[in-house]
Amino acid sequence: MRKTALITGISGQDGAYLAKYLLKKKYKVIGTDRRSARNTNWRLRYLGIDKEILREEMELGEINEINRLFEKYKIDEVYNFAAQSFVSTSFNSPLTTSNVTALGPLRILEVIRNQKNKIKFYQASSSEMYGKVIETPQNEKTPFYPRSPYAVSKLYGHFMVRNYRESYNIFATSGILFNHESPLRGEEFVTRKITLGLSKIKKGELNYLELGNIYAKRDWGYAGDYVEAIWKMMQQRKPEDFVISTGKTYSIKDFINESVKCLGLKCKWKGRGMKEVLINTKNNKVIIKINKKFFRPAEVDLLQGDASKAKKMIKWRPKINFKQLVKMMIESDFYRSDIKF
Ligand code: G4F
Repeated sequence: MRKTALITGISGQDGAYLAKYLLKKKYKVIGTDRRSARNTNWRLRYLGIDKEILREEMELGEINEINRLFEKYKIDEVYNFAAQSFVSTSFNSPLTTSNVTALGPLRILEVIRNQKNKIKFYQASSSEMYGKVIETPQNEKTPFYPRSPYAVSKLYGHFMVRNYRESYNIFATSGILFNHESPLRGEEFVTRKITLGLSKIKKGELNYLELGNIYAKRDWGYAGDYVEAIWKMMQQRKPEDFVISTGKTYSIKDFINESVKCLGLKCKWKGRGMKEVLINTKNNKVIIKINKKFFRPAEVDLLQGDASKAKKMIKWRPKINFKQLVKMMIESDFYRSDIKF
């Protein structure tokens, strides 16, 4: 029997990669976006799957809209990626963030609770929930300490999933995914901002790039690898939560240095704090500056995940490492112009 999957946030990076993965497995894929979403097709087009997905509009703020879709289709698996997912924006829009990112999954869980047939539910939890980390590396048992309205909202969703699983015997699972990037990452996230910005600088289309805290460290993996883990979590006999990460951590500065190397630029760092700059030694021009505007009211300084449980139970391992990831993103941004935004 062909399974039907509903993916919320279909036009985002993870929605697109998972849709491709599920289509290969012969799923029927229904993909939803909020009504106001713009430029929603480029990632699906890039992956060559835009015509293979049944597209629907669905506001996660409206439970009636969720109900309508569950009445229209016989759904087997729900993957909830829809969220206000930019940490920085959540400080300016905490209420909107909470309504979608925290209450969104609860609304879907409520609809699933009232269905007769068994529907599996995946919630995109986040390593941001570890925030001001209590221990390193972080695993499924590490206590949480969220540092932004986004992270607090994700934590609410995370515990709701656990509560519905334990109270109503729903197959509901959360993937605590550490940062995962790709050529399809949004330009507002730091990795893509760097690979796109430095590529433009090398081509002479941009003079310099401005960034915030370049000393924060992240455990960066490849989104294409991570959607495989998500699917595997949903095929378990019993629903459980899993950390998905590479186990390695690098600073934003490391990411810049690796990008510069891939582009063949010769550069040197100079100065300290807000005055720190990256200089292109070929022409002595400053190509990276620090700007206060990109700092957050509260920062997450260090994330490093321990995915031993996923390795053991779902036999998942990341295939792409840090250097390969940076190379993939630089090659895409510098050499290819086929991604239309
Ligand atoms: O790329 P970022 O915006 O990602 P962040 O905040 O870690 O969140 C991402 O990963 C989470 C998983 O852990 C997801 F849940 C979440 O939805 C999102 O996908 O920022 C990474 C780091 C931060 O420490 C930030 O302060 O980069 C630092 N940074 C420095 N300059 C910057 C900039 N971030 C952005 N976006 N832009 C800058 O100019």
